[in-house]
Amino acid sequence: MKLLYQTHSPYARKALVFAHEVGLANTLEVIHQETSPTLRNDVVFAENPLGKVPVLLRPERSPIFDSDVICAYLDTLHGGRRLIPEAGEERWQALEAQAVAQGLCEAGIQVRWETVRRPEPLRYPPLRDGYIGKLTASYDWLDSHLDVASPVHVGHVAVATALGWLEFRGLPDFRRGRERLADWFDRFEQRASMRATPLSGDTVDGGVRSPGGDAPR
Ligand SMILES: N[C@@H](CCC(=O)N[C@@H](CS)C(=O)NCC(=O)O)C(=O)O
Repeated sequence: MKLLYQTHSPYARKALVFAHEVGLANTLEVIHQETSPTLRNDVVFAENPLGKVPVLLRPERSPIFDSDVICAYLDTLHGGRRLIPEAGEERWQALEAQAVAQGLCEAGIQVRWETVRRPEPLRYPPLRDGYIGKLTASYDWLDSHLDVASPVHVGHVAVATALGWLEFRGLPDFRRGRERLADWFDRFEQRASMRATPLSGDTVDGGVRSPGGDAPR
């Protein structure tokens, strides 16, 4: 299988970390793709009408996206303990943590649009502040709600890859005053799956170029 990936995407990393955790990473050929809503990538659009990574390409079968669905699919391909619990409160806890992680990434991306990605005259500070409010409220929620002692599940993978990316991009800090969350994250980051998938690279946007040079990166 091929994974359309991006070395600086938290969602793509989530799918790849999940693959490592369930022992399937060696079945994937990882192919880097740059994506941005302002710079169309036809290779990605050919497989996903949303033009986003990650996308999992399967031989003789239709592509699978997004990261939630890729993880759910990979979870059906291995013989070990399911990382998406099949029933009970564990299931809802794992899926809810995953949902918060998805929201963290979305909010972080929006903050970046309103701070570095959008040309300065088009930025809207109240929107930036609203998304920062979602980040900090979600950090607080995770600090008190994340089931840090239970066996690794998809929610852990999603939260760790989201927090890793937020830190990588210098977005609002999640550590100060949230020791439980920070300690858990520091431990999770030591896992082989996380160490095998470091983030790197800049976002490549298109759109209007400033007279002085490139579009914001
Ligand atoms: N819900 C999707 C989000 C994927 C996503 O937003 N990927 C970003 C990279 S971090 C992307 O490809 N963005 C391009 C765009 O928004 O056009 C998932 O979980 O996979």
